[in-house]
Amino acid sequence: MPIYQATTSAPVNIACIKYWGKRDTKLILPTNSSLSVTLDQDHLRATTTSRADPSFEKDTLWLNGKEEVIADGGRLATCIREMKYLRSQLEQQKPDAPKLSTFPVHICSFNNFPTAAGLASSAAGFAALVASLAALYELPATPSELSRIARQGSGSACRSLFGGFVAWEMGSAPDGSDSLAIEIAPREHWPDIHALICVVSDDKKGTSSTSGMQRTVETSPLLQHRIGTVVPARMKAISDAIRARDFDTFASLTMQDSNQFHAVCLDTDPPIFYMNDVSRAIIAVITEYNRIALETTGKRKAAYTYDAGPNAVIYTPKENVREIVELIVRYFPQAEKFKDPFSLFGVAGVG
Ligand code: 2P0
Repeated sequence: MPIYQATTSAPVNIACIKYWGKRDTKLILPTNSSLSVTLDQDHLRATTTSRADPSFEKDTLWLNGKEEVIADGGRLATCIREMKYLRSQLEQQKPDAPKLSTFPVHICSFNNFPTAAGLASSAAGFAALVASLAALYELPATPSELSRIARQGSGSACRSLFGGFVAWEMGSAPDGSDSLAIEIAPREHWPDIHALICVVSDDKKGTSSTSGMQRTVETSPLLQHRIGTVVPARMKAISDAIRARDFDTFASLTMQDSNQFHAVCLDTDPPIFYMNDVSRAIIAVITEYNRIALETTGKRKAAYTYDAGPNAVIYTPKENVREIVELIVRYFPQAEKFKDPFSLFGVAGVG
């Protein structure tokens, strides 16, 4: 009996224009488009192995060695069902292909970074899950087609199927068929841009993104202004800035959007706080750093952004990485040694 097994990995992505709010919670259709940078280093990835075998009793998944419940109609079950459906279509076209769509699967996934610490673990996890099933089933699907399925696992996962600069277009079809990720530019288009991750805390966050964003949709008047007016203009402006490799504009829009995302969290009833005092102190350091740069060169040198947690991600051109690492270590002497500050990422404990 042949062994049917595939292993793939997917990286974390960090949004510059944030996804926050669903118009359809079952299909995971967002209230606004979003845009992210996929981080391309080895130490921030989910790696997933999938195996199909007729002797398995049922579909089973282990996350970091612990079995997860695959609830009927839940996100995991939906992704597995959709992938099996694509495989069954392929089997209809190729009658000789083994009937893998009828076999139960065992799926084993590992994250090499803290789960649920605002480092988009679900994004990498569902992207790796979908990619590994696509490899197991030898599907001819494009990353955009797979993104439609990964999106139903976790919205932001759809963006981790591409490297580089990625937009998730919200789409308008009620069935979600046009709510997909697309590549804005590959990583090689702008290799100079680096991301520095400052781990302020690796505790599990207090309010999950899924419940937090729906509370925002239900209660925040500011969200309506954000999704109707602000984000559509920013999506276009930041895509243009990326294409033109215009770091100053990219930085300005990224920081504004992080700030507005946290503003709509504060505008939620009851309010949601993801940043803490250390997060805000890092904002102050980067703001001052940019003030001096603007005075001397007229352009910003760094951009902070924060997701649903207190950890900072700082985007900057490579030439500034050393200076920023020194600055962070000076202001936060408790910072652990940076793991690899001069490659794409430094990861520092500054909490
Ligand atoms: C983002 N975040 O665009 C935004 C910014 C957090 C802040 O996507 O309910 O874990 O699984 O679709 O994808 C977090 O939301 O939520 C997120 P679900 P998800 O990266």
